[in-house]
Amino acid sequence: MDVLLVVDVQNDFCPGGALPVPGGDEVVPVINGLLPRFPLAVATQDWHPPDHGSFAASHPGRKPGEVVQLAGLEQILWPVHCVQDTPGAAFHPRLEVHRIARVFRKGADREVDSYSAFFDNGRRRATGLEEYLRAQGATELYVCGLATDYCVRFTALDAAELGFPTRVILDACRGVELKPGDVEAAVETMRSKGIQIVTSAELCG
Ligand code: VGL
Ligand code: ZN
Repeated sequence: MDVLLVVDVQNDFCPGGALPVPGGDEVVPVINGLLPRFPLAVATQDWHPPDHGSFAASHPGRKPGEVVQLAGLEQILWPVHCVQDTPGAAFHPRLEVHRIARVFRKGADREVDSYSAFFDNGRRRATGLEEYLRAQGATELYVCGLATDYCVRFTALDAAELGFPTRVILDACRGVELKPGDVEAAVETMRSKGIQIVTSAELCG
């Protein structure tokens, strides 16, 4: 069974949000067009406590974009974003959430970030997504959402590593592109791990 994984289509990742992804809101109509084509759709929400360790504000004297050690891992510092139960953490208002069967939240542990929908960055804890997908009979996974070079990339790489044939719907994704070329590099990394890069037109045509 094909499953659509909608990654972090939240207000803070859209223009006007705390960590805006250029054109982030443009994925919403594309994803809304995809949702009815899938027998099952699952979404993730980045869901941080107010003092999360990925926030520059949690490290006195540090600024967004700088790198620190968190849980023994290199951590890029971000502006405060997707704080639990705030409007910034809510799904984009035009995302057709009634078509989404289940939501998995990640990044709630202040000590470690969680880009992947499956595991935290230290791979210490699973989110339960894999178990859920296997119980539902998921076979192929189609990943879309925000951001191509962070949560989409890590989610797709884990999905492929877990043995799911994985496709990324590129025009239903947008990247942060902290450095020019980050999205292209993410696409190449995903391709090199056997992830297929597809477009919504190929699926909806
Ligand atoms: C994300 C940076 C920080 C993402 C989440 O959803 O790609 N990026 N937290
Ligand atoms: Zn985050």
